[in-house]
Amino acid sequence: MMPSNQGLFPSEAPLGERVELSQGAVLLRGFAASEVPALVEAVDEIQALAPFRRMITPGGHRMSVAMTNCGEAGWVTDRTGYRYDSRDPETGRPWPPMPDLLKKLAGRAAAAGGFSRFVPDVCLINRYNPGTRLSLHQDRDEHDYQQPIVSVSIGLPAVFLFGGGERTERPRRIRVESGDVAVWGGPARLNFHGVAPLRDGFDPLVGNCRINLTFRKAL
Ligand code: MD6
Ligand code: FE
Repeated sequence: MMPSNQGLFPSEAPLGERVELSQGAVLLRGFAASEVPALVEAVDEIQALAPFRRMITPGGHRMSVAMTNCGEAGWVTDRTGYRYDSRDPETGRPWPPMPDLLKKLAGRAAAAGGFSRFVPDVCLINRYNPGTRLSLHQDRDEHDYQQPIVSVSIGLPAVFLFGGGERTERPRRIRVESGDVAVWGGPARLNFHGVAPLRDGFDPLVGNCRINLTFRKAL
């Protein structure tokens, strides 16, 4: 019989494990694990230029997730709607450039997930504090749905909610940990997804939060 993972702590899940979430969506466990310290440094530099902020949805609610961006544009929301903007509305300046380390990691992860030649132009950076959640949504503000999305988890573990093409489909719940990378595209590109309320905890590198990097080819 195959040895089961029972009795292991979740962080002892074998590195390099691939979890198929659905056709076109895969979780690459530990794919970015060795790069997490460098990613945290990169995020620190970005947030010094473009601070995390909680944006307002078109419906008038303040998001519980704090966001910033790097790259040629950034995902923003305000009372007028969602969009990609080449400037940070808070500072009026262009978003910080995407560090090469991030761009290359995203390209390698996409290839490992079955999408070759992915070159992201935008990286949305989400910060979750305990209690923070992201409700079920589709990512549909990008021009080309042929392009996949690469999503890197850093810091505290979270429960990622992964549904289908209809909001009514009950989402699957999957634990994501620091260094895990989700890659998603093709038939899964418009699937509903979200993040369950973050549990309190302490991560040695980032403290009591989770950071998510979402790479897109948006423009
Ligand atoms: C998050 N992620 O994990 C939120 N979207 O913090 C997303 O909304 C997301 O992880 C599209 C593809 C992958 C994702
Ligand atoms: Fe999303």
